[in-house]
Amino acid sequence: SRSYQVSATPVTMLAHLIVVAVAALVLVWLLHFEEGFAFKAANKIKILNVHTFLMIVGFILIAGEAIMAYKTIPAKRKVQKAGHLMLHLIALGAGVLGVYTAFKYKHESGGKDMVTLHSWLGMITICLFGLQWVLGFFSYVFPGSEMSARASYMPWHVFGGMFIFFLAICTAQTGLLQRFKTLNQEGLIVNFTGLLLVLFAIGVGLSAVLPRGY
Ligand code: ASC
Repeated sequence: SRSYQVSATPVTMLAHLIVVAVAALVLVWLLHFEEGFAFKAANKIKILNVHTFLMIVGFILIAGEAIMAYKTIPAKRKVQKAGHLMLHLIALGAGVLGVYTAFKYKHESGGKDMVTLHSWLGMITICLFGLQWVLGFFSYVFPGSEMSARASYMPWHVFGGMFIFFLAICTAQTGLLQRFKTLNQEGLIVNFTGLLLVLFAIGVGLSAVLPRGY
């Protein structure tokens, strides 16, 4: 009997479209419906908006693109690997800065740190993400393990990466819930951002596990 191979290509293309849609929704939300961005401001919501932007666009969308790099970068494997590494480093930088702005917002608005499920999930996520990057770097880049060790770590690297990415999506959902006020235009944008992030998780996960098209 005939067998069929589903390639990553269409889901990866869908995931790219979701990146554009989520980035657009988040910008419209934070710049139009909310009060925009600032690191220093009397209106502390502007600092919270920086946190939200850095986590969704800088951390989640860029990390998703990093996971898909082996399917999307039209170049030699070495270049794809460099892209995977660098995009994850950019995501990590945005994530750490995003966590910093969350603390800055809480302190300046007179709240207590680390009390919500969102903050706990987020702290776990960013720590695991940093650990995963360091383990990947030492195993696969510098100085690099011997080839047999690289191969036996690979399923753990892949599963760990997908698990941490899923945890980041869960953290975003709890963060979006905290920012939801009422189901008006803005509320719809917030909820649709959450739905699109679920679809993005599916798209990124399938892009990673499905074979590339020929
Ligand atoms: C690497 C690399 C891979 C893996 C492979 C072991 O450093 O680029 O593709 O390790 O050699 O699975």
